[in-house]
Parts: sequence; C-alpha cells; structure tokens
Amino acid sequence: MHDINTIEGALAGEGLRIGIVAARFNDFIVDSLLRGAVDALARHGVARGGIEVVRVPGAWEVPLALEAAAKSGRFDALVALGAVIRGATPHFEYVAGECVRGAGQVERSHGVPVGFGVLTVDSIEQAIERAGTKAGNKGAEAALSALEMANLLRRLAP
Ligand code: INI
Repeated sequence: MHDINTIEGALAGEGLRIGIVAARFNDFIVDSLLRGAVDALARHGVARGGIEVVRVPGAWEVPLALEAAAKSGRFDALVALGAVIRGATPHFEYVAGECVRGAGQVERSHGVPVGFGVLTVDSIEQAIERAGTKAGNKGAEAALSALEMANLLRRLAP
C-alpha cells in the first residue's frame, strides 16, 4: 500500500477551535467524559482558550446545541458528550435514537465534524467502564476523532 496516496487527518490541535456540548443528566458520568475530552485535546495541542464547553440538560437537547454551535461558524469541530442509561421504559430508545440521529444530521448538513461521545448503555456499570475505567474514556476517544476529522476536512478542502 506504500504506493497508494492515503489522506488522513493528523491528531494535531494547534490553532483549532473545538466546541464540546455536554449533557448535565447523569453528570457523575458525563463529567468524567468531559475531563477525558479536555485532557485529550490539550495533550494534542489544542489551546485551553480554543476549547469551549456548552452545557445542556440532557442527551435530548444535545443535537439542538450542536446545530447552533455548527451554524455559529466558531468551531472547527464539535464533541457531543452524554450518558443515556437504559431504564424500565422506552424513554431510553427515544432519547438515545434522537441524539444519535441529530448529531449525525448536524455534522453532515453543516460539514462540521461531531465526535460522538454519548454513551448508550444498559447499566450504570457499563457507563462507568466507558468513562475512564476499564473500557477507556469515550469522551477522550470522541474528542480525538473530532480532531482527526477537522484536520481531514482541511486536507480534503478544494
Ligand atoms: N437524558 C440523558 O442524557 N440520559 C438519560 O439517561 C436520560 N433518561 O434516561 O431519561 C435523559 N433524559 C432527559 C432528556 O435528555 C431531556 O433532557 C428531558 O426529556 C427534557 O427535555
């Protein structure tokens, strides 16, 4: 494959502006995702002044805030953080489904990458595992994906 031109985004954050939309619902989980995201961005060169955090009530509200942030033109990439934990009612399916769909719509309709770090899990234990314990930190992973995609879009720009 060394003879094939490969286009990838670097994990380089210098000069980039990243908006993080984080739900307050299940904040004991989301705050760990947020710490992971900010730490990952800072360790890859994003200036602390290049990061802005937008707080919203829950995962349901995340897409609307992403949409407004994307429209504002202030950000090279966005990161969505939240935790939707399955309960005894279908509420989970509706909230999680709309959050995923809405985030995808925002990134494709505005051309602004959205790193998706909203956990959709069956239990609090599964959420804890993904918020900085044995399954890593999905906030950090989402932030790095957003960074990579911002740099990829720059390389693919006409
Ligand atoms: N919001 C979440 O972020 N996670 C959840 O697990 C959750 N559950 O299970 O209800 C949740 N609900 C709140 C929802 O996102 C809205 O904030 C609320 O319906 C008001 O619009």
